[in-house]
Amino acid sequence: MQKPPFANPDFAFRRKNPRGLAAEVAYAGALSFLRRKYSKDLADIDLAVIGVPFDLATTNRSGTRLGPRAIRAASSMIACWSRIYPWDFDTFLRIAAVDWGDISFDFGQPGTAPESIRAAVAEILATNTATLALGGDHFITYPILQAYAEKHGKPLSLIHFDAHSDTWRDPDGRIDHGTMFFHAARKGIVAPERSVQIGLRTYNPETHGFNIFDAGAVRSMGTATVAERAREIVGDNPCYITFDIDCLDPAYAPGTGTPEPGGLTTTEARELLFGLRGVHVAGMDVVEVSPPYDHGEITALAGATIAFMLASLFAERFPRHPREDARAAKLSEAAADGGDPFTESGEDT
Ligand SMILES: [Mn+2]
Repeated sequence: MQKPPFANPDFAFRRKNPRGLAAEVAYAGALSFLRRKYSKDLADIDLAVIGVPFDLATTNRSGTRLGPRAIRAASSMIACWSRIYPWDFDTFLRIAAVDWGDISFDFGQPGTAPESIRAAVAEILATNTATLALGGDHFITYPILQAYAEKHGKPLSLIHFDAHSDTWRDPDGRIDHGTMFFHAARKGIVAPERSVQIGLRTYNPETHGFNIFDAGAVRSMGTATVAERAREIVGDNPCYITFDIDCLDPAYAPGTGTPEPGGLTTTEARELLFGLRGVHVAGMDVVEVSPPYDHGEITALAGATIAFMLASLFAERFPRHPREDARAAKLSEAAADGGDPFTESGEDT
């Protein structure tokens, strides 16, 4: 007898293959990001999804410590798709990916959190696995970038989506989600002249040399042109993409700590991300999703979708996987027969 669809749940624990689809019902089962397996074993793993539930650096509303959990939950709705529109390949066939779980730190000693985050990411990068971090407030990007700059031995390009510049000057050692990129530029962790900030709409007289396409520029120039210019500026330098969800208009991402009206639509964000194909993505994050301020999981789903797109950008430079062709043939065969491609249930090994 044919097995019913979705007969083998809980791939977060049970899946064996770090590649491929694992379709289970969206509303139930053990959660992990896109149903990847929870694993600390990074042998032959290209990408580790990490949660960084830190929200002690916020200037206004907190709550992003619950972001990783909410993004994982929202991701279950899109986890049964092997590719994200409009990519033409199966992201998780190209790359082997796991959910590494959350970075732990002592909330009672917040001053030690940055070093805990840097050290955990450095340990992951040492296995030649890249990270896709789910925040947490935006400060987490700073210790992550430190680990990446050490790994690559040179300043990275930053592609920074945000309503805010996060380049305000402040003394060394402060833990503030509005100043990290001032320090990152000053300390040679990122190269501002080869970096871009997209979607800004708050005043800051100092650019520190970053190339800025503010929210108005995205609207007037169009997403294709902004993405093209960003690719030219970054060139072939390894880049880190950080997506502060407040880059989106509060209508599209209400669940965040420092919302700023007049932002990007989710559609514009998707077009921009797809338009960045070809940049050398070293690492990436989605930050500032604050579930207590969310409505109808709008923000968490936007975060999960953007994270899937970031993983797809990262996967671009990996070779085509032979099973991609087999899968395409199988799906079109099912379509031609009037069959249901979802009878391809369970783990796709
Ligand atoms: Mn921001």
